[in-house]
Amino acid sequence: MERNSKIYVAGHNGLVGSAICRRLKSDGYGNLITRAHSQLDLCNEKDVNDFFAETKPEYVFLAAAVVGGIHANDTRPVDFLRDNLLIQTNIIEAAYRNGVKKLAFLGSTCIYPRDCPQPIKEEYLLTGSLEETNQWYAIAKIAGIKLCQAYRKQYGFNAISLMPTNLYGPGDNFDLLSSHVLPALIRKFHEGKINNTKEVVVWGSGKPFREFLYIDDMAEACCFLMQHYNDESIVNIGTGKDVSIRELADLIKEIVGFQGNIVFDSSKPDGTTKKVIDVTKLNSLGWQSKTSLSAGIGTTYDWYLRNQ
Ligand code: GFB
Repeated sequence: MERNSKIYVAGHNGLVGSAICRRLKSDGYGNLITRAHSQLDLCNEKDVNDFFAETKPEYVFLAAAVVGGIHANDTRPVDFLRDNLLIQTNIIEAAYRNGVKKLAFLGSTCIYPRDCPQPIKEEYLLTGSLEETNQWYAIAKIAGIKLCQAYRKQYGFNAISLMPTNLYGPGDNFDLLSSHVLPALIRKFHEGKINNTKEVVVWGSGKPFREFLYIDDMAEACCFLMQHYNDESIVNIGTGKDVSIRELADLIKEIVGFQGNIVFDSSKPDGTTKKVIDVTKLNSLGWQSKTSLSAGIGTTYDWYLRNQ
């Protein structure tokens, strides 16, 4: 990827896409191509191919997807399965057909079996049953991995597949129903603080463990792998460290400055018990995450205060 390469970032308004654009711009890549959802329906095969034929990008970051937390995944299976299959299939086909040099497909660590050994290695993919709450998204992303591998096998198309852990940071979704846990708790504790409420409700038991990667670290890893990684096998992107939801809630409560109590609502699903990923492959390629969870939460809270 050269400084003047034409780079299409699909999903540039989302958490990952916006961070990748920030990173590319700060690294001097000025020739970025982006289209808002209102300008280009990625579920429409003809529109997507016409867009690629017109713009002829050389590199593609496929960060466009229907995403959300455990509640959104569990209650919108069609959106998470059908729309993600359409989006990725249209973009990968159009990229190949229109001479794109390299495409980075972004998946998620929810593709791994619910009960596989921890930390999760890339080779554990498809060795067991999926977590029910996000099986729809997981199947779509597994299909995307396989599609990238199929285009490489049949046509020699250089598509790589990157599997990030739970992501958070500036530009996150803070809607209390569709968001992931970390932004949801920032908002809940903040609103509890300004309204001086007695308690904040945290979903589930607080016992599950999750790993969290700060979004600007994720964007740096994506650009690093676009430059240096050219293999068909998937690569985990994460910190390799996890915390329980209870520990996360205590940390966010302290950073936000909420004085009340935490209450756990066991009527809400816990999802998978633990999904910390093995980052040996990523580290051996030469990349390591930098931002600590407390520093990342602090920066995210600052962003929330300025933008919500
Ligand atoms: O982040 P989250 O929604 O998704 O939930 P997953 C993580 C854990 O946080 C679950 C608990 O155990 C939730 O019960 N939790 C506690 C909360 N309070 C809250 C809250 O207020 N909001 C939310 N959302 N959770 C996602 C997948 O699974 O992992 C995505 O659904 C994606 O598709 C992502 O793959 C990486 O971590 O369980």
